[in-house]
Amino acid sequence: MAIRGRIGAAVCCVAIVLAHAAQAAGSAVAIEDSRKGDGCKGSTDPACYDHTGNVGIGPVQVSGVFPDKDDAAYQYSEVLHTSFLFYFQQRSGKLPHQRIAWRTDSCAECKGPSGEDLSGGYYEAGGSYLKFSFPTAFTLTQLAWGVVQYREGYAKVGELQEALEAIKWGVDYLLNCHTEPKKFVAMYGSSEVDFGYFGPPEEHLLWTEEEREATYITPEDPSSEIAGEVAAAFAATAIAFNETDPDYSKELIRHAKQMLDFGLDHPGSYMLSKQDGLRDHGKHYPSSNYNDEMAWGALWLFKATGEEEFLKVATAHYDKLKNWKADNYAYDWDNKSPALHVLFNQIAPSEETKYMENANQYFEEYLPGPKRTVFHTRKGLSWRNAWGVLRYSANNAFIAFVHADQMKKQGNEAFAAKLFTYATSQINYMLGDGGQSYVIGFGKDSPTTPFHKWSFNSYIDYRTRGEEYQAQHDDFHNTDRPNTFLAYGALVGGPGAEDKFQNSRGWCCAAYNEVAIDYNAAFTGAIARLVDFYDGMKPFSDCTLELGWSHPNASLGLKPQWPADDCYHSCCSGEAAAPSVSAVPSGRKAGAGALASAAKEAAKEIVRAAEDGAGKVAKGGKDADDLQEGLNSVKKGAVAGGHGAERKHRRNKDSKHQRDRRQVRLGREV
Ligand SMILES: *[C@@H]1O[C@H](CO)[C@@H](O)[C@H](O)[C@H]1NC(C)=O
Ligand SMILES: *[C@H]1O[C@@H](CO)[C@H](O)[C@@H](O)[C@@H]1NC(C)=O
Repeated sequence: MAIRGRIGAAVCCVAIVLAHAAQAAGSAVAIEDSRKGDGCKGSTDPACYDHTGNVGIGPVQVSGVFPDKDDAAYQYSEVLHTSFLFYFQQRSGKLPHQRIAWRTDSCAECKGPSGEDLSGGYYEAGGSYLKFSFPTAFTLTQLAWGVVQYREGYAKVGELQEALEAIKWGVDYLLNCHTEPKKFVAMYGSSEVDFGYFGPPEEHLLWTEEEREATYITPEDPSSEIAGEVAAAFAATAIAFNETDPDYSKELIRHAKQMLDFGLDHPGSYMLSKQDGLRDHGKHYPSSNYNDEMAWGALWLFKATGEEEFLKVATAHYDKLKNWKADNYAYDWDNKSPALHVLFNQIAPSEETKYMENANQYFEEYLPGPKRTVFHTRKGLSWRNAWGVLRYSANNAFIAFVHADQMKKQGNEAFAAKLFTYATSQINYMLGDGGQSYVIGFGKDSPTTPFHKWSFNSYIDYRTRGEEYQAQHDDFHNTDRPNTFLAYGALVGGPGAEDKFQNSRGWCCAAYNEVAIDYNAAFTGAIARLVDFYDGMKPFSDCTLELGWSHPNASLGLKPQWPADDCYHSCCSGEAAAPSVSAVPSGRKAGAGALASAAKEAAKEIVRAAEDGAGKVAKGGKDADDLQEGLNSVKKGAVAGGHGAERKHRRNKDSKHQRDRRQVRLGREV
């Protein structure tokens, strides 16, 4: 899979900047003129557009007045609800209940070399089951920031408990990764394995035959960006949980301080590591520098504790960010600078005006007006990067909302309204204003063939199970059969620079049609702001969603029996009022008995389904509790049936080397 980071953009932009050095100055540049080089004349290839130096072409309507509160363009609460549903279906580990028919436990036995439990957390995107700690930590910092900032928005429509659970699911994984004060699992899994596997997470080990590898950062092989971001995730989460779980909050602060120290005492970047796992991490999520994460981790710790030393660390690192263009390119998992201006200004508005000035300058590059530098499409979307463009716009919208609220407090109501209406326009583009919805399962013409492996090949409907690599590859990439299940709530990469979307799972289109945990993170917080702002937002429930239970292979016996008053998961009787937060924990959980038997039932079901699917295979699944055995028999049958070589899902032949290394690590003979 290609790069999710900015390297693609960086490469393209260097070329663009060179080609356009002469015309980079000047004001309005027509779209034709902003294309680079010979091959680009008349081309609609997004890489052909100059999105660094030109002036936006698209009209963006902003207003100096806040909109009417009863004038919401969309039912944002539905988007908020399904965004958390997206996170639920990205979960790794032993699930608390089977909310969705097509997902069950996976990686439940995953352990690191020191026995640490690495089963939980989130699978990074639609194309793999990897756990890259850097974007994972960013995702969690951002999800927690949403709650810290707009708690009432979540509570208003009964989503606060889900938000906290979603954050905890990921943060608990990061806590498990933190095995010693200065030792942390930075990468879990290998792209070489995962990118060649098309099946569901539930069957990962069975078909790849590859235990995931854990790679650590240590004082000898450090990463200040990971240490800083993880510290930020812990500290932000500590604030979010302080009210409901102060002990958890304290534990998080302790870990956050250790991670920050780790980053300070051993400055370094994983981009320089020679370890395979960290090189893999750097290939797919390349980091540009770590001063921003060190400032970020320290600033969140200051916000959480009020201890001055953290403010000093934050300021010292902030002051090292001197390359305006590079550092303010965009707010994303790699680059925190734009968010630092906003957060600093919010924490210390009166002491230093530079934070506000920097934040304002950053946003003026997006807003209509003489200072705008950022490319906008004809329909008004800020267009930063072909790979996952909407994530950049959503991230930007979130910090624009936060800054708008702060500017209003500081008395600049007109600028606040401009930021607010601008941010709203970007979010509304994603929900339908751009001509279609880019959120799966929501609104008009939403994507039907997202680059998401397990809503296509689920454990209850995996049509190419046991087939050759090529057959699986072609079925996934080269057919336009819609994904079997809706990966509700996922924000896809988005359109090209011409506002056109390619609804395809092909390799052409992963940049546009993949989904990822970092895409939805700030997006969720921005949606919560809109829920908070507008009247008429109603609590939303799973009850009207198609979660796979009508599929013939789904087992209704596994469906949790939600209590009658649970309006979050089922159609509760009476009016669907927002459950009060304190009432939620007990009310939301399915009966313990139902849960306990769910796992066993799941195993049975898979075996049954697997036998059906592979066609009268050996009776290995007789002991229905043994999922592994049942599926193994399917596999044997498939192999015996001449369906393919043993390692048919693997592209890369040098995996034996990898296996041997693992055996050595585990102390076994090769
Ligand atoms: C938690 O709340 C207590 C009491 O209000 C406060 O003293 C403490 O600083 C808070 N901690 C965090 C991490 O927000
Ligand atoms: C059950 O669903 C059918 C389609 O409805 C598929 O063809 C089967 O392969 C599937 N069974 C399994 C075990 O995935």
